[in-house]
Amino acid sequence: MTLQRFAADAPLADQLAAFDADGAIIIEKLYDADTIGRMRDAAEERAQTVAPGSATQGMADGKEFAGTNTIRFSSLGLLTPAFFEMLDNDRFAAIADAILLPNCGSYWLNTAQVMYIGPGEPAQELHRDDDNWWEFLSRTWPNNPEISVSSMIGLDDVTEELGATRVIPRSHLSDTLEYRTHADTVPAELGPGDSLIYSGRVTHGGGANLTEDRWRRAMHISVVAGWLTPEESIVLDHPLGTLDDQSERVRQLVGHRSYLPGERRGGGLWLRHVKAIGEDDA
Ligand SMILES: O=C(O)CCC(=O)C(=O)O
Ligand SMILES: [Fe+2]
Repeated sequence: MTLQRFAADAPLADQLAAFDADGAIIIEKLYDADTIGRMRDAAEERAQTVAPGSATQGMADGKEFAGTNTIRFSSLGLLTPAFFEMLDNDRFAAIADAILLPNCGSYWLNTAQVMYIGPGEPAQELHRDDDNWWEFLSRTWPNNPEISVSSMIGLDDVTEELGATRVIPRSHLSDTLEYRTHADTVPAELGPGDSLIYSGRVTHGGGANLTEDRWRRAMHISVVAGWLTPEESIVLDHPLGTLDDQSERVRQLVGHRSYLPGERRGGGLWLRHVKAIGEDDA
């Protein structure tokens, strides 16, 4: 089985139906060529300064998880305004809204990273992105709500040979938390600006880079329910007041807005001075 592919302007309902069925979809040209070109140039420049294998993700076996010949770095909003243009993507927002807003008042950035897989890197261990919140996931699976949505984005052509992300379609519906094997995975090949959008519940991992001298150039943006702590403290890159020219969506994603439960029970979170951030200037 392969993952279903859509044009960015295909009916949202069709994309959501495929996402619900398979746990992942590919949207071609979700990001425009100009934006991706600028993001790629900025990523390329920074990548020259980052040692392969230096990312630990804060875990004891983090270097193994992130890869020893893989270059990873975050703080992408400090590199180029193209990153904020990517955050302000209407179609990604519509998909994330549909999947996450039944379970939270708002969501924010979980992490945003460039992920370059180097020549000879073996396949990454299979995992779910929601494994981040294991204390929650392990107690609630398989009845846990959708809490995160991830997007892997091609900065260049991402082929199976280069290490395209491998996904187990429908694994988000599994009864157990057991991972299946790489034999059950399919590659999510991407062109520049294409996106693999997948549920935090779906089993996946970076593919092996089978080439001798070529890098897999991709990046990742994920969002998580606003009542959970994100993987990366992106808000620390951007002091309050420095994103005033950005949209409300971007401010919420970066954490320049509080979490408000809206109609549902629960308190306001990520408040400041006992009020919602931005309440005074509303
Ligand atoms: O590099 C990839 O294709 C996937 C990486 C990934 O899934 C992760 O690190 O969570
Ligand atoms: Fe992942």
